[in-house]
Formats: sequence, structure tokens, C-alpha cells
Amino acid sequence: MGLTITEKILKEHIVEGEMKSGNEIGIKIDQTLTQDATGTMAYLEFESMGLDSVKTELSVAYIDHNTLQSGFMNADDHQFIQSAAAKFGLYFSKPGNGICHQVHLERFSAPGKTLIGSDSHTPTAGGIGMLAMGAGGLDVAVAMGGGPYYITMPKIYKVNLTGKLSPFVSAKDVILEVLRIMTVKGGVGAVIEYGGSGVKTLSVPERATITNMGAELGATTSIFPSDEITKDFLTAQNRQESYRELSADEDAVYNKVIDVDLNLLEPMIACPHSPDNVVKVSELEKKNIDVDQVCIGSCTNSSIFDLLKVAAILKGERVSDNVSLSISPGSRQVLSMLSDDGGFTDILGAGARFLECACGPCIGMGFSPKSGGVSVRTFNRNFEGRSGTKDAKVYLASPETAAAAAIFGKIVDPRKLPENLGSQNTDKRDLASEMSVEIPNEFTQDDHMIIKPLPLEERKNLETIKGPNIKGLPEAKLLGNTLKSKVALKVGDNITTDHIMPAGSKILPYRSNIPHLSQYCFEVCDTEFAERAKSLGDGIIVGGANYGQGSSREHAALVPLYLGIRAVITKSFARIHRANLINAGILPLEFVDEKDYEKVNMLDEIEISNVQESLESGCFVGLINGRDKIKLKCILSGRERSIIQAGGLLKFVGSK
Ligand code: MIC
Ligand code: SF4
Repeated sequence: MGLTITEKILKEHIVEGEMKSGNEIGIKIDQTLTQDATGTMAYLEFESMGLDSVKTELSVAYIDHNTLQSGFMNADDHQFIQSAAAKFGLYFSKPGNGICHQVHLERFSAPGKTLIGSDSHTPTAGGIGMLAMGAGGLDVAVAMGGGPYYITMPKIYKVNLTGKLSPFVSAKDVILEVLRIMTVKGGVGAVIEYGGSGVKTLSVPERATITNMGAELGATTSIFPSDEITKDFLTAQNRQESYRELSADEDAVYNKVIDVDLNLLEPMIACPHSPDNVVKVSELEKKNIDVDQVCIGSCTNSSIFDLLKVAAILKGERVSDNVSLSISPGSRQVLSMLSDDGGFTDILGAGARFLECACGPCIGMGFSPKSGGVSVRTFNRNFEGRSGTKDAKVYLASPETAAAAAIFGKIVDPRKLPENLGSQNTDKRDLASEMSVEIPNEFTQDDHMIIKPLPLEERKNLETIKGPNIKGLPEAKLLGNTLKSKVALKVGDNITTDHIMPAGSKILPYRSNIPHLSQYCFEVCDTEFAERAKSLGDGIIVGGANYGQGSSREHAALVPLYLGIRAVITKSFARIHRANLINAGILPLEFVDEKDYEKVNMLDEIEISNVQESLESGCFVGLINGRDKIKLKCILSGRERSIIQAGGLLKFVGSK
């Protein structure tokens, strides 16, 4: 039987377990990446393991999330991460050099290799044929130390692409269409492999847009084959030695196949407040929606490919008087090429506001919309409140749709651009041909903002530097044989880690300060949660399906741990968050019968006895207020059980 791309890479990297769907497997990790909002914790955790060096082929620490630096906090984190990178032998990408996923794709990615990153959009590198996964900081720390990364052997779904995209329809529309079909839960437990004759019509940055937003499907990762197009991209980055051909065998077997005909695809848009709330732009246009702001950038759509198309649309045009347009280029390479090409001047001339090469508005670091404002963004997440404005309405769309919204001040189908442009100050243009952007033969390469690791000898006496914003890690409590706690919070389905531990400019600077961060936990759902959890001492959270989707931030587990949460009971968990809970020593329980979710209310007392025995069998019984019995389950692998029993992954690793 033939193999899929995923199976081929896993086969080369497996160090533990058997590659049978549903089994836990341990894989060797070739590369790691961190960003600063999760990196501080990851390096504190790595430091506490007592190793003198990273053991991977390559590890990179990026600074891209927290770059506002209002106050000393971000700068303290940057300094700590830089000092940790210097001491432990990592590459360090300075603030301003770009968004981790964009820079990694350009300068470090390699087909056939494994990568984990403390950021859920690490699968961006799947666009070049890497098996790249998002993980919690602690899992990244363990991988940096040479330990395997554990996943459940995924199912493998194929998205079969045929045809070719029409003008003004782009890669973003492909992934929005896949999200429409599969929903934010559709990829859980699976790797999404792209194949079919349509693949060869897509450039590497377009493929990376698609794999990037596969994170929103809940998928373990997404991956494209590595072919001549990949080779040309790597050659243009002067990294041809990283190329290897990689494709699925003809007779590879998939658990599911989804067909997407690129010829038939239209511009798509995700409506508030979920990335799978997708409709055709041509349909939404009928609602005549006024737009207040447009943001172009983020790790999904900030490549030179995206920005040159935006520049072609905006050339000689004006941004609507009622719209504020921001552009955040994905990297310094993108920005310098945009400027050399003249696209920078075209965009600036239209009236855009250039922001730095960083995550920026995507993570609520500035540029929040006005009260109740409508924002069209080329980003990947539109969860409620993430923009920094609680009642803002955020739509996710392609750079083409975003540029059209910026010019017309309304959500309009970008395919209408050619007939309507030129009205402002230029003659009618042949826009479709101006927009056929080719990947250049050579990308501008200037890596001096990436500091290279020193040989071990030269870094032996270096120390990490910890400013006052860097606080210690919370410690997990050991589980006894009885767990008796009150329900500190009950929430519904699809709770994201942005609900659990919000980001944004006010809070993000405290990612290395768990006590300070804790007062904002679940702020979007219930402003009294943090106080209540603290006063209860020990607590339980009850949630619905797909609990913990979205970001990889382990803070969504570490902060509840700090607030005394001992267990979370849900209908189901998102992959990375479940792993983060286990790593923090918090028990992730699921209702055996989903209807029992209704039986539990806020402040009910839940008593679970025989915890230790139940950990072995996976079957737990909870008693609500001493009366109603509910059946709960927690199927742990042997390794996961030992982590819970040890009081979290750090203690488990320490004991080894
Ligand atoms: C995000 O897009 O939500 C983030 C910020 O990049 C997160 C990481 C974090 O919370 O630091 C992610 O996606 O993992
Ligand atoms: Fe940064 Fe946004 Fe990408 Fe997260 S999704 S890595 S915040 S650009």
C-alpha cells in the first residue's frame, strides 16, 4: 500500500509507538520555533531542565508579537529571550525582522523535516512540505532538549485541488472554502494533505496561506507536496540545498477526500465571530455593509506575493474617506522587496498606514476598530474581542477582497474591481494582468537581523537576563485519590484560548507574569471568574465541544492552574489545549454522555473518588452535589498518565 506525504515523514521520524490511527506516537523534531508571547515561558522551562544547549538541528527564537513596548515589560521579555538564545545556541530573529511563520518559510523551512513551534500557525511551513505543528511552550522546550514530540497518529484527509484560480480569487478563498465545508472542528485528529492537478498552479506563499489557516480547522497540521515550484522558491531564497522532492504515492490511502475545483471558486469571506462562518462575497455584498477599517497582513497573507497584488489594485486609487487601511508586511524581506518594486509607494500613495513587520492588529496589539466597527482583515481569526474592541465585527477575507473594501468602503466582490477602478484618478486599467504577480527569480536576502548561534565553547559562561517582568512558573498540585471541587465556571461550545486567556495590548506584555495575567482570565465570558476561582481555592471548569480551540498559548492552562483549577470537564477538547492541560497537571475530563453537560451548573460541587484507579482505566464517576452521578472519561496514554501523576510535564521530565 502506498504512503501519504504525512506517513512518509512520520516514518522517517518516529521514535516511539506504532503508526496506527489513534495511537500515541513520539517523533523526532528537527527544528523548533518560538515567538515572544509564548517564548519567555518556553525558555524558562528549558532553563529549568538544566541543559546547556538545544539538541535540535535548528531552533529559532522570534520576536514578533509583543512589539509595542509601552513600558518595560515587552523589552524585558525580548532581552530574556535574546539572552536565552545566546546561551543555549539558538538563532535569534530581532524585533522588526518579521512574523515568525513568514520568516521561517523564507529562511529556514525545509521539505521533509519536522518542525514544532509554540504558536498554532506553525503549520504555515506545511506549504513547503514540512510536517510543522503548533505545540505548547513546554512541549517545545522538551523538543529543544532532544525529547520526542508526542501526537496521536492522525487520520489523513486529502483535499483534491483541480483547475486554476480565476483572477481576483486567491489562496485565501481556497482555505475559506475548506473551512466552510469542514468547520472549525472538521480537522480535529487529522492532517490535511493537499494534492491533485491544481497544486502545480499554486506558488509556495499561496500554499502557505492555505496550510497556515488549516489551524482554524482544528487539524494537527496541513501539508503540500514538495515539487519543482518548491525548488524554485528555495532556489530564489538561495537555499536550494534544502530542497527534496516529496509527494504522496499514487495508491496512498486517505480517510476522507474533499474535492475543490479552483475554476469554480469565488471570493469567500468569514463573517463574525468564527473563521468557519463563511459565505460568498457576492452574497454578502447584497447586504451593503459599510466598512470602517481594513487590515492587510498577518502570517496568513503578508507575503510579497500578497502585497504586490494589493499594490497593483491600489495604484493610483484612494482609500475611501471612511476607511483606515493598515498594512503589516510579513517580513523585512517582504518590505524591502515591496519598496524596491515601487509597490510601497503605490500603497502609501493610496492612503494606507504602514505598520511594522509584526503580528500587530492580528493579536490586538493596536489598531482596534471603533465601537461596533466593521473591520475586514486578511487574518486568520475573528473571535469576539480579539481585535481589542469587544463589539467590533471582524470579517476575514483575501487581500483582493480587503483592497476592494478599502477603496469602496463596503464589502464588495473584488471581481468587480476592473470595471469600477480608474474612476478616481486614472484611466481604466488592465488590472487582471497587472495583478499576475510572479514569484521572483531571486528574493532579497539580508539576514543580519537574525543573530546566529555561537559555538558551545564561546557561550559557556553566558547567563540569561531576567528583568522584573519575568516571574516564576506556577507549580501543579498533585492529584490525591479524591477530587472535590466546585464548578468555578460553565461555558459553551467552541471556547477559544482567546476567551480563556485573552491577548491584546493591555495583557500581552505580561505573558511572563502569570500572577498579573490571572486577573484577566476568562474576562470576555465572566469578569468575576478570576476572583471567584481564587476564593474557591480549588475549582473545576465545565465547557462544551472543541474547548480550547485556537492559539497554542499554554497560558490558557498555566493561568487556570495558578487560580486553583484542578480539572476541566467538557464535551471535547482541542488538541493543543488538551496537551497543555496535561502538561500543567490539570485533568482533562470528557462527559461520556454529552447530555450530562446540562446537569452541571455553576457552583455545583463535584466529587470524584478513586482518582488513581480511574486514571488507569480512563473511566471516572462524578457526584454532583452528593446526588446525581455522571460518567466521565479521560483516555490517557501511559506517558500522559505519568505526567498527570507526577504533577505536570516539568516535574515528570525532572524525575527522569
Ligand atoms: C494567536 O494567533 O493567537 C497567537 C498569538 O499567535 C497564538 C500564540 C500566543 O497566544 O502567543 C497562537 O496562535 O498560538
Ligand atoms: Fe501573529 Fe496573528 Fe499569526 Fe498569531 S495569527 S502568529 S498573532 S500574525
